[in-house]
Amino acid sequence: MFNKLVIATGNQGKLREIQHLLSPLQIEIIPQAAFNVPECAEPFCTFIENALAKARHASKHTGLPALADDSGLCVNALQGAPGVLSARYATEPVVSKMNQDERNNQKLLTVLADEKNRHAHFYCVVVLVRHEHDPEPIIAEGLWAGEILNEYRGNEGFGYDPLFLDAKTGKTIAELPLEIKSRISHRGHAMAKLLQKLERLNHEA
Ligand code: ITT
Repeated sequence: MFNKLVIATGNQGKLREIQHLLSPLQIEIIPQAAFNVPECAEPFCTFIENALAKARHASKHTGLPALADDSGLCVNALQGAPGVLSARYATEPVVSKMNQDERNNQKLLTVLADEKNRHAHFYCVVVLVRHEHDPEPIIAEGLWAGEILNEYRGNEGFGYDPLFLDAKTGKTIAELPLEIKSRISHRGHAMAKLLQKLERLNHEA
């Protein structure tokens, strides 16, 4: 097993969750920012292709194993949008002090204003490559189903968290502490499966 792993994300919210989820591993976890890895293009229309591209890109630039997460919100009434474009859903020029997450949420509220079907899910795929040309990337995915509210609730998390209601807890993700979100989220499920695969590979080695 390797003893260093680069986290291939520029999203601070994701980074915090991934660091928490990887804490059981006895290895050094290093954000890609520590190596000044340039931003990676994400031109593909599937999450898995984008995740693989980001992991390879970070591994190429650092010479180390790298893990990437590609994720997004898929809304039933919008035929799965914003999907792979979740991070860049609001594309209009910045005219206010709102950051990208706030503008994305505002757009989602507007687009769904008259929509009764509020069903949606988060999807996450995580990909770990041991080196740039790893022919056997380790891949795992997770889902989280819920509903989109028509107003914001809570201050935790990032992205669409204040608008996404988890039916089981009756709370939005932004009302859940990191520890709880990590146990039940799309990212939490994907990372738990990835850790199991790593453990299996470790035993076989
Ligand atoms: P990196 O590519 O650098 O990892 P990114 O934010 O661009 O950062 P993605 O392309 O995977 O990453 O887009 C993920 C977007 O989906 C993210 O910016 C949020 O808008 C949304 N998203 C994913 N997981 C989320 C979560 O747990 N809570 C809220 N929003 C989430």
